[in-house]
Amino acid sequence: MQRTLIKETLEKVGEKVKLAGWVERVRDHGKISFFDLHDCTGTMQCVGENLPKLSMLSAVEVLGMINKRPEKMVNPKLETGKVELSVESVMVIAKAEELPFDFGKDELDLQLPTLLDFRTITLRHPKIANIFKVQEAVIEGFRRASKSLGCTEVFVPTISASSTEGGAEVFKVKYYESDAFLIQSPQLYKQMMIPVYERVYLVSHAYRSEPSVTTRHLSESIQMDCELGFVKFEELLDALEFVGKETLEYVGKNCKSILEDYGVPEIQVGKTVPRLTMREAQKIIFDRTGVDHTKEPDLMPEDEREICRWAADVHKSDLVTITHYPTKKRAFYTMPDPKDPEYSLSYDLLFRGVEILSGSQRISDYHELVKVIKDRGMNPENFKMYLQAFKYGMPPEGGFSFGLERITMQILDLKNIREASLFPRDMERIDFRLNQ
Ligand code: AMO
Repeated sequence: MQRTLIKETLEKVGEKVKLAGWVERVRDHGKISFFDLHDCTGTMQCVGENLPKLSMLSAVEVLGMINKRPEKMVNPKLETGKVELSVESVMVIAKAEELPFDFGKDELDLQLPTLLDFRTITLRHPKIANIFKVQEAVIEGFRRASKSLGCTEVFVPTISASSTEGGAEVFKVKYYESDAFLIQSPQLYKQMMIPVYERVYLVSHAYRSEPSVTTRHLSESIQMDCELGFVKFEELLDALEFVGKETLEYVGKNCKSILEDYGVPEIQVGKTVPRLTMREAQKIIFDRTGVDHTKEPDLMPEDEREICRWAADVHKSDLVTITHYPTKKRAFYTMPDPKDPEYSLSYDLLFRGVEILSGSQRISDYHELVKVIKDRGMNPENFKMYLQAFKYGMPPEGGFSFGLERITMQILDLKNIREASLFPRDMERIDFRLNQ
């Protein structure tokens, strides 16, 4: 008999079928037992008499009849909640060993280290698996929005001859007889693609040897980037807000039931995203809280939270764009503001209290770039391929980058970014804790 997918059973009431999937939630009521079976299309309640003992998460094949459930037993939460499978026989294809914790609840009640130490099991919990359905929708929303801006998708290397974002947070790797670096961001390559396609987007892994453990930083993360040629600063702000809003709206529309299940508020993106310079934001924070960070060279995490509260209160917006960070605090390729070079034509997008994006107008003049690289104590020789692109018709350009795990974390109100990464890497962990 051919396998039927669970979703297809809705049209097969009264028919005998063979289903295949994994066992969840076994309930024994004397002679009668129930279990849920799930495959890639849905979940089916199975019921039968004198069934063999089934362990949670075993892979099985089940033969039986699709019946309508009695009215009182209908489960409105399930797409297949009106039917059930009357089991005739079960064949265990791959038995699951006894699980190290209780898996049968609506929510896994585990500490983060356990959640990660048993990742291949915990990812199979429906609530956790749904985090990555949301993540898939984030990428899809981003792709659609970027395409509609006329960007071409490109795929760039993650091994590089130079480090992009400066600072010490770079992983050096042995590369045959030489040294190389893992990219801290796809920055240099996306810029090199401007003269090729004018507008590009990409989804790339990025690596940072973050020296501390925080709830918002990973050593390996996924960035979603756009880079656009022939643009002015305001056009870049329009573009990033467009992509940000479209992405979030796409998730809101396509992940409704997951967001409800997580009990998170609906995403609020108004017509326009409020825009402030960093100094204006600090002033507002000072006026609202009395905390004076107006001389600080950056927004601190608590400032980001407070300015997002302001955006929600005053503009009913979950997003706020902050511009003009100090030039010294940004990467070398950032263009200083010609009107006040101490500050730069840079921006961050904050979403519900956390930075989910940053970017800038770039320095697109070859000689200026060489000078900045030298001024920052770096060797232009290490940027030879990058600089080559600037010698032959690089237009004014700029772009931005979203952190995929950050957005996912913020949409679902997860407490730690590690929950938004399938197999998170940090200072203390590659799959398992490093010092074990
Ligand atoms: P930035 O360093 O701000 O900018 O990174 C862009 C976005 O990526 C996310 N992000 C991270 N997420 C998890 N763990 C990390 N360690 C981490 N670091 C960054 C954040 C951040 O907003 N090249 C520039 C972008 C540009 O100018 O286009 C860059 O990488 O959400």
